[in-house]
Amino acid sequence: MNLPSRSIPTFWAALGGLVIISALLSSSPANAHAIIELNGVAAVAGQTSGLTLEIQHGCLTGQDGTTQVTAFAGKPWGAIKPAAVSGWTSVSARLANGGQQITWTIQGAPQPFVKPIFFPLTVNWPKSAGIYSLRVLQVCPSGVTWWDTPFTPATAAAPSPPLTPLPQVQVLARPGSTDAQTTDHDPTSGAAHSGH
Ligand SMILES: [Cu+2]
Repeated sequence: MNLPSRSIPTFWAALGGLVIISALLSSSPANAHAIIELNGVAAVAGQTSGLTLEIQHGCLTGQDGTTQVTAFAGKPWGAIKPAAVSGWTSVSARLANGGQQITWTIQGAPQPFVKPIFFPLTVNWPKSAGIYSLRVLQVCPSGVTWWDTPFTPATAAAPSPPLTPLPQVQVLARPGSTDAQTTDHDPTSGAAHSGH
């Protein structure tokens, strides 16, 4: 290829960007994006244990760093308490729909794009076993990413797994309980995805 010399740095910068994007897109949902980790302790209906919300990279639109993260829990969730995270402040609020939200805001410069963020939470789990979700809004100087796309089979227009999957957690029945499983259908946001 015969590139004018002054365009070579731009070419390599663009190529580098493509490599980063390709790496992100080819990652499995289990080790990319916004995810919930239970750290070896099962979530049991009506009981209290830990959850870590992990935001594994910055916003994909501008390839820039995170400044704020908000997690939205539906009405079935019991109390959620954020632990202190160095460099971040957190605010919890009850929502009119009976749910709750926790917002973390960075105190200094944005979290670098490639550096994951870990938000530990203590959760009083929903009273019924089932699958529950945390809708997550990630804010960066370039824009926002909503992590709220349900897992569905691929269609002509949409891949599976989705590019901005909804973080979900399996809550188990208490031992000896005859509770039927329920599924938490959080209302999806009307906001546009910034997408991968
Ligand atoms: Cu991702």
